[in-house]
Amino acid sequence: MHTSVGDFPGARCNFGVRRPRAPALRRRYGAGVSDDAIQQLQGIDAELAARLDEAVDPEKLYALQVEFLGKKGKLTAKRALMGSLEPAGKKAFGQAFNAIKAAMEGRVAGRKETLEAQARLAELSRIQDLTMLPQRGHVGSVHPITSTRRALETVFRSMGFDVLDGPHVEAEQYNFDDLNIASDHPARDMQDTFFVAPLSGGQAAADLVLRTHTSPVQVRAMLTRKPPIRIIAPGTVFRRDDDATHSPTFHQIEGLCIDEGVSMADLKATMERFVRAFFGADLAIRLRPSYFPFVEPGAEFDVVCPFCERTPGETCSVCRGSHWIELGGSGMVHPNVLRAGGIDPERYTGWAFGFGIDRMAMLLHGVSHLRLMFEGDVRFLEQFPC
Ligand code: FA5
Repeated sequence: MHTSVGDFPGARCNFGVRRPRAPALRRRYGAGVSDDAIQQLQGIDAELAARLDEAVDPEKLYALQVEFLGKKGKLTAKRALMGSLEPAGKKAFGQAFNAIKAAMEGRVAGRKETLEAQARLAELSRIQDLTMLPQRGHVGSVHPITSTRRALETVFRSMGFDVLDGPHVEAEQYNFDDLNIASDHPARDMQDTFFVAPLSGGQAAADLVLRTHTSPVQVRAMLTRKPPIRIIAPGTVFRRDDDATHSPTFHQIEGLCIDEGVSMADLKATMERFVRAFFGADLAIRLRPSYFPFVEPGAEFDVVCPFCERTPGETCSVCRGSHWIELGGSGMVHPNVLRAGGIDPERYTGWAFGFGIDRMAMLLHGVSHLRLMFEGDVRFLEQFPC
């Protein structure tokens, strides 16, 4: 709390009001007080009052305070007048000095408050856009391949499948040998791939490849789980491919189901349920005989083109008029693969499939060129808001 100037005798005398004359001073400070000495004090107070406006910031106010009230300040210096006074006048002078000093301190404190209030106002008015709507940061979206993968996972999870992951750098044995693709088998040419160079001076890595498909996860699942096995394994794969519908890096989803008495009919029924859940319609499916060394019998899995209806009378740009869209390969797991996975083919059978996720994403979103999916062009990606 600071002292109010009005609390002290003489405190109001400097606001342009005439200073009290000697008789009034004597009445106020008592007999024996020196009129001249007190008038000097009042003069200093009046000067401070007149100069307070100079103190436009806390530093200038402090300088003013030091100039008047500091150890060597103008008012403090007047304390020496005490020595020249009669004993009777000393007490009255001391009271007057203290009262005027308190009044001056009150002026400084008052000015300080004014400055602080002004500073607060200035600070508040500086923030001019309190009501401005905040600018939203740029929000990205989920990549269409990721959203397609997640949708696939949701569907298969709901059908009782576990989701497994496998390494991108894979042992040649799991990628080819254990999948019944011998080293001299021409099927390896179909998946001509990226081999990992041996570490110089370190462990030879000649038998490591960037996996060409998600099928090696079949072997890994068999080696780590016991039937009944129901898994899917979505992930990135790599091949030496590059055209409008083939990319060197792409994504597949593997499906594997192994149990006693599993047949091709189970594969077809599961695929029908998957298609209904994933595409949201009872689209017809077909299994077209095909060859994959790791299944027997093997089949390409096609789904009827859901886009033909959009352009009746015209050749559909998605299926190019064939009315069918190939999702990938499928079939009954070859006994050699079951054996490689430590599973008795006399007791257990299983089916498997491997679909391209990117192609499904292209179908779902009507994307014409696969490369668009991998270029990271924001103008393309912005078209798929979450
Ligand atoms: C395979 O990769 C088998 N592993 C699939 C399989 C699994 C068959 C289990 C039987 C049992 P394929 O090479 O046909 O099969 O590839 C499967 C799908 O991956 C293709 O139908 C296609 O949708 C997609 N695909 C293949 N190569 C590319 C590529 N370079 N770019 C984008 N998608 C591709």
